[in-house]
Amino acid sequence: MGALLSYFRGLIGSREMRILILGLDGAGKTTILYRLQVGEVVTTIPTIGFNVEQVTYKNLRFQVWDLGGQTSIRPYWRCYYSNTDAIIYVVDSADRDRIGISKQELVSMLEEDELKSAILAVLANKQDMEGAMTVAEVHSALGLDALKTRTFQIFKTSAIKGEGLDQAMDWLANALATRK
Ligand code: G3D
Ligand code: MG
Repeated sequence: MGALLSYFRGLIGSREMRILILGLDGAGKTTILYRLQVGEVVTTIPTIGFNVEQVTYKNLRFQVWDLGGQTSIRPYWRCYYSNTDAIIYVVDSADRDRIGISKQELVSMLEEDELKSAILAVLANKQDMEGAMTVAEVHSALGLDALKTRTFQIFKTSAIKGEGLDQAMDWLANALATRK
């Protein structure tokens, strides 16, 4: 899995690339961040009190926080939006109860002006779990059909087994390298 970084190699040395890894708590974001093995994960707690995990490797910057819950802190997220190149949106495919909330959160993120041109990779995670929604079910539950102009792709992953992440990162790095 250390090879994941090799996908981004072509992007290293150009301008700074900012990638947000977002999703509800428990979706698997932190697990994925560690799986990327790009460097030391640093957790910061901005004044308002939500955790931001960050990994930087040369000019690549990955930032992670949990969506959902407290709406009062939402405005503070904006501090992290500027110059975002890509969003990796992580879904717990086994959490049917909260897929609707996950959809709402995704929709509101995508409405943000500063995220308008960000490339989107959706990870239908926890595919190893019994009864997990299929990638088609997650696609439909998130309303991804409604996306018109955004460059996006959905992937099935199991962060715990390390499955599907290579594909997702490969696609993302390519999309970043070839975007207009
Ligand atoms: P978050 O950072 O999005 O909140 P975490 O999520 O990465 O902390 O993951 C939450 C829990 O889900 C963790 O379990 C983690 O091991 C588990 N998890 C993450 N990805 C997968 C996956 O693909 N499959 C399965 N089965 N579990 C996964 P714990 O027990 O540590 O809370
Ligand atoms: Mg986490």
